Amino acid sequence: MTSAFSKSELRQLIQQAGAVLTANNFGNATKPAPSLYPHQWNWDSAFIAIGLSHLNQVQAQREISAMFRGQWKNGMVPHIIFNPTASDYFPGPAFWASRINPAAPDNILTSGITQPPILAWAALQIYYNAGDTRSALDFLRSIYPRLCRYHSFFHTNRNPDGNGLVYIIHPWESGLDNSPRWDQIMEGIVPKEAQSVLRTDVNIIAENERPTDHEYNKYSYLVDLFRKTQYDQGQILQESPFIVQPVLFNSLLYVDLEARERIDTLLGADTGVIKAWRGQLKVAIQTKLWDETSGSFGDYDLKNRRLFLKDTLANYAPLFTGIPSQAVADRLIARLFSSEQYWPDSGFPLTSVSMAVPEFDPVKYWRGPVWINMNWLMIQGLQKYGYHSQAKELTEKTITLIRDHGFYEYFNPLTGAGCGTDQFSWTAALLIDLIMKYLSTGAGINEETPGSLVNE
Ligand code: 2M8
Repeated sequence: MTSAFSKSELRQLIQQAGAVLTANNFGNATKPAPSLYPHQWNWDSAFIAIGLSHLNQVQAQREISAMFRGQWKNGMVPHIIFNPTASDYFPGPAFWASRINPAAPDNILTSGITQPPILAWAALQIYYNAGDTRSALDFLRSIYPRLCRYHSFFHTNRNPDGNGLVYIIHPWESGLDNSPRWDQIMEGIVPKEAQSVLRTDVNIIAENERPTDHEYNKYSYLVDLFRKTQYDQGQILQESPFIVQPVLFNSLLYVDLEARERIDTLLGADTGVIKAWRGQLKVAIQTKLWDETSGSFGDYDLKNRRLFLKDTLANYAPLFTGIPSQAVADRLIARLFSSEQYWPDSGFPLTSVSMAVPEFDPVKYWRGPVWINMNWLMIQGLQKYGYHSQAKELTEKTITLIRDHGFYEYFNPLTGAGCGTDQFSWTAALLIDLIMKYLSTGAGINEETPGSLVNE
């Protein structure tokens, strides 16, 4: 196969991406962006560690260990660990006041919710990419007790039907904050009191690329409700209007449990419990999150007992779990390649919301722009189902998008223009991973091994 890029171009891109990660590093962790996101975020750190694992194994291991330092005593890994030297972010530690729950960690300030679970998956990638396998095994051993509590948190606290499917309590837990997936539920939320929302994001980013004040008001209302319960998981389940079992979150949990099983085996631990849970989760995704009539996956709203099928890229997440049959995957993949849905005729795939959905907006955050983590996940899904040339095409388009438009947080799919913050860490980290995989699958330059590209 031929490559669309020259050797020096790829080397330069990896160097630039590495420089973004170095600039955003603050000790043992990496912030998602220089000023918009000045703390440590949960799934960002997982993506960052995967990218770092190709450049600096020790730093990659530190990133994951730093995230686990914020773990609550009930096993929850928070969505944000606050950097005590940074203050310009709303909502900050005072708004969360998560210490009112005794399970919060003692010397570290964190938010009171979690994020998509991919820390085991990231830790396993570090092991696979490690130059020093022995130290990678030591690393896995060092985080193992925390990894077990991390998974137990979901199983014990977020699995009310006992079918392995877990729920989230806030759009921020989904990672897809203002996605139209949540519109209907969020519209039903009517805050009784005005919220004290002091947004800092719109001082940095154009308003039309961020969530609205109306949305922030509801995000804050939910946090207010959590605070009033002192972050009691049982009470939140009873009282909160937003209790959803999302297909992206559960698909990521599935691959995280798969990684955990592998880690169990590597460390000589028993895999029985995780295997059983993963088996249950597979059935639940196939049945409860699947709609045969429309041929799509969706999110289950536990409060109103209904399946939401809004056509956004997250509905295609089961592709990277390998759970759907080949026939189902073929149907889903055809839509990803449709110029009316996810692959614009000119411009850049994949849109994060189908262009056929009325809410599609090419610049508004999680309501349409291209996100590199989503492309990265879908590339792996395409490969899983034998769509190798399509995976290569999407990889090349994604590399080109970043090369030509910069390390942005998200991109306008119709023009390629960067949106949100520049110097965004997971864009840089996953670009490194994409290039390394692109080369090692033979889709890149034949005479060049991935290792030599990094070390030269
Ligand atoms: C975005 O979310 C945060 C709140 O958690 C925000 O808008 O302030 C999302 O894109 C989320 O997925 C991401 O983890 C976070 C940091 O990059 O930013």
